[in-house]
Amino acid sequence: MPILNRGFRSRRQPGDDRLPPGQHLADGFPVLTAGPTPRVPTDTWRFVITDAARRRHTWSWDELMRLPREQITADIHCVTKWSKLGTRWEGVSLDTLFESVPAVADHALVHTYDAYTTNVPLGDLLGAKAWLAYRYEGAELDPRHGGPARLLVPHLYLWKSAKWVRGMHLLDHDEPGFWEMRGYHNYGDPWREQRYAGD
Ligand SMILES: Nc1nc2c(c(=O)[nH]1)N[C@H]1C(S)=C(S)[C@@H](COP(=O)(O)O)O[C@H]1N2
Ligand SMILES: [Mo]
Repeated sequence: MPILNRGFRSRRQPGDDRLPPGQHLADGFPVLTAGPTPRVPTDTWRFVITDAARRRHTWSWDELMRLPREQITADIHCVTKWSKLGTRWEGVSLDTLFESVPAVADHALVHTYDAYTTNVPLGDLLGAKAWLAYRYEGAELDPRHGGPARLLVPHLYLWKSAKWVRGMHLLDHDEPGFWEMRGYHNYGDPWREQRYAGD
């Protein structure tokens, strides 16, 4: 189908080799939240990993700030078809947090300060693939985008990057999160266009 191919190609945009199928470049930074924006003061903020042996590993905001921080440049892709290329974040690698978590399991169910959850295989959170991000483009992360801290898992669709993140449970079985229970794909790889269950 050479004519179809040519027509498709002529609508392509610069940077397209970094745009997964069906995505276009966003203007600005859209806000997508299922409910109201929670206000989470850093003095009461905690991040808790409940490990496979049901032990809790807790970080306060001050403890998080003392951990080694990384600068992250990442392309992000929303299931509603917008992408942003080269976004710049600062935060702590999940690898750093997991250095002190002995009892790991294959699955993580991520919890937040609103009523949101999302499931991510633990393997997708380790190996320099995921961060607890608290700065965006040189400034504190805006509350609408998940401040004080959000999960950043840029290789999966952005609904996996839980805003106002509060912790995660490590599980020996998979449990779907908020959108995964409502028809979104369980894994969400933008390059395989895994938007909805069955994709
Ligand atoms: N806690 C929480 N995290 C969330 C959401 C939410 O409603 N609550 N929405 C998700 C969805 S569907 C998307 S597309 C992205 C949007 O991130 P943004 O608002 O910073 O663009 O956040 C994800 N993380
Ligand atoms: Mo979304």
